[in-house]
Amino acid sequence: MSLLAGISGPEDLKKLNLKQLEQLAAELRGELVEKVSRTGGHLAPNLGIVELTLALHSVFNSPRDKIIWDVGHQSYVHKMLTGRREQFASLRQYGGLSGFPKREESPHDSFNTGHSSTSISAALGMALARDLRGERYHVIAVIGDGALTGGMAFEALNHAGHLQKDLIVILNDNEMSISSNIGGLAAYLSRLRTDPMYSRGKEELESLLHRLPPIGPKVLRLMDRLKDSLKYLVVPGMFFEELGFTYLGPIEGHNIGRLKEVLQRAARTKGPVLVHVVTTKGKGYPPAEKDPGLFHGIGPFDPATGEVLAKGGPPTYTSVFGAELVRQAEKDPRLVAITAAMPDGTGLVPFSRRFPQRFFDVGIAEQHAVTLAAGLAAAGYRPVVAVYSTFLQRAIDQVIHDVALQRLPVVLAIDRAGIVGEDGETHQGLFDLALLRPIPGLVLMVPKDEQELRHMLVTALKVEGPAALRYPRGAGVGVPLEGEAQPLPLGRAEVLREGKEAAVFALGPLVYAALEAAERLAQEGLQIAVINARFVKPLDSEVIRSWAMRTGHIITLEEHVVAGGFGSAVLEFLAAEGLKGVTVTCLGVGDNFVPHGRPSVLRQALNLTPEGIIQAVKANLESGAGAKKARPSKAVAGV
Ligand SMILES: Cc1ncc(C[n+]2csc(CCOP(=O)(O)OP(=O)(O)O)c2C)c(N)n1
Repeated sequence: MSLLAGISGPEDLKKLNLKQLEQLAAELRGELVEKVSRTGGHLAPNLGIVELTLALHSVFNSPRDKIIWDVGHQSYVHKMLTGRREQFASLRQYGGLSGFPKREESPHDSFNTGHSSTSISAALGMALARDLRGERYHVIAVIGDGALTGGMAFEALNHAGHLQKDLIVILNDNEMSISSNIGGLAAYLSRLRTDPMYSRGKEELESLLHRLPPIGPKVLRLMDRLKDSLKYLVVPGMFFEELGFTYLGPIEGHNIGRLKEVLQRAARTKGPVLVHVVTTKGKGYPPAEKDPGLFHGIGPFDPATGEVLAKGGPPTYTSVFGAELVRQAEKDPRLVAITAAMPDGTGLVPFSRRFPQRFFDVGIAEQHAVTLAAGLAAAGYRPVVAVYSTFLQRAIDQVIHDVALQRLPVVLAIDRAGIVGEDGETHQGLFDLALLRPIPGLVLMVPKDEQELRHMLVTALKVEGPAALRYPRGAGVGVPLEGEAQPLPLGRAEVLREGKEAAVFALGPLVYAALEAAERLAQEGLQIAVINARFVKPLDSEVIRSWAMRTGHIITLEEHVVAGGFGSAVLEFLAAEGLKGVTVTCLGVGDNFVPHGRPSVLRQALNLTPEGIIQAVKANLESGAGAKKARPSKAVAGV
């Protein structure tokens, strides 16, 4: 009989014995594989955390006790156990369950996450609020060993150790970030896991130290010192202890009984506690255990074999970027590549194989990645930082302060720019242009297709200062990838179609949607110009001015928030020029976060489709003053 069907909330778990909890773990795994094989999602992290989630909800009382999931991609089991199992078929779909914790979805989701390494800060904030109000509940942050490589996690550990508030940090250590985890801390955790000296019980060691005989005050002091240094050598987790945490572990993370015991102990311990739990990513589903990187975040697959359902179609922007980067690196020994824990996602694996010495995975540390690049550039190298748009948000100060102020030639290859889809609002790449456009001296480009991406990468590498190109997630347009990549003239747009009625300035692959819209409008007798804007900075002011004067109707298109984006740049330019009587429509994302859903569904909802463009053009033509009334200001008269 299914136990899972009888679980409507965490209180139901408290009635189960150990055997039943183990059965439930097996049922949860079956359900995870079945459901995620259809919707896609973060399978391996969730398979690894089944027992830990069961133990947490058995020992603690959510939602009174607060559990904060770092990144939040491993919260599926938590969602199933907190009344959302029935909705699981809608996971990551428009209007359905989110793949990340959402306060608006359930009182059991105490904090929204998506970007890594925030959980300890948020948990500490809640612990402070609890104590300020004199309330009593537990606050628990669950953080992976990958997320622990992020600077924010260290900042929070440092502060929490200082404050000595009651707080539980659970380190879910599976030796994996998305790829293998990296760095000194990962090596330290690995020693904790495997060295027999470290894995001796901490209690046992401490009691042994206490039993050392006290002989006279001087000797006692000496003994104390000795005890301290002994402790350093033999007490596991000394690093965390020195920060002010009580360290419990390492604990076998698939043993529910042991986990419950240790969590109960953590709940009784005063001050901050770190529980080091060792898990296997992908546990219990052989294809995911074998390739946890692939199953970290996966599209629909065949649950029987683990075969990813073939997508086919043109190569992705990511892979075209990765291949072109290798080609350029063959020619220029100064070229180096940097990723913050996303070698696969950013297409840098071929580069890392071809040039292992010139490739740097810095862990989940975007800020460090950018300043590291600045250092390399200051010392004569040509670094390319490949990063998702949403994660670059972390490192804007580093771009301004460490790169741009010194005019260092760092290339930002911004992947997953625009609508990313199923991961939802924490992952949409909708702010990069607005964040980068105000930065003096930075060249900002958007290719219309995968072939132009190649040209733009070469262009960026030629710039004697910072340059960025942003391109979308997923398959390219399917244009031929021919010939050598060629640098483009800086700040020059490309006029693709002439037209007298209005001019559409499109950015990125929306150029193709604009061409389709123009074709359909032509059938209705409306001649619309289509311009591939290419550069957000420097803006092609001549082309904008000339089409504004010729048509009096400008429509801008971007997969980005309109505020501060490309449309804003065009408006600012036209206002500064004093061009009167030009009707401008900016199509893009309004003042809202864009939720999860299939990209095609989201684009439909946002009107970023040929139909949406046709409507916008017609509305612009109807409402506008029109070309005949356009009166160029003195400044541009005669242009
Ligand atoms: C700031 C930031 N950078 C990158 C990512 C992408 N990312 C999501 S999960 C993950 C790895 C997390 O590893 P870990 O914390 O060990 O969790 P696991 O998946 O192994 O359970 C990365 C790099 C992110 N979510 N946030």
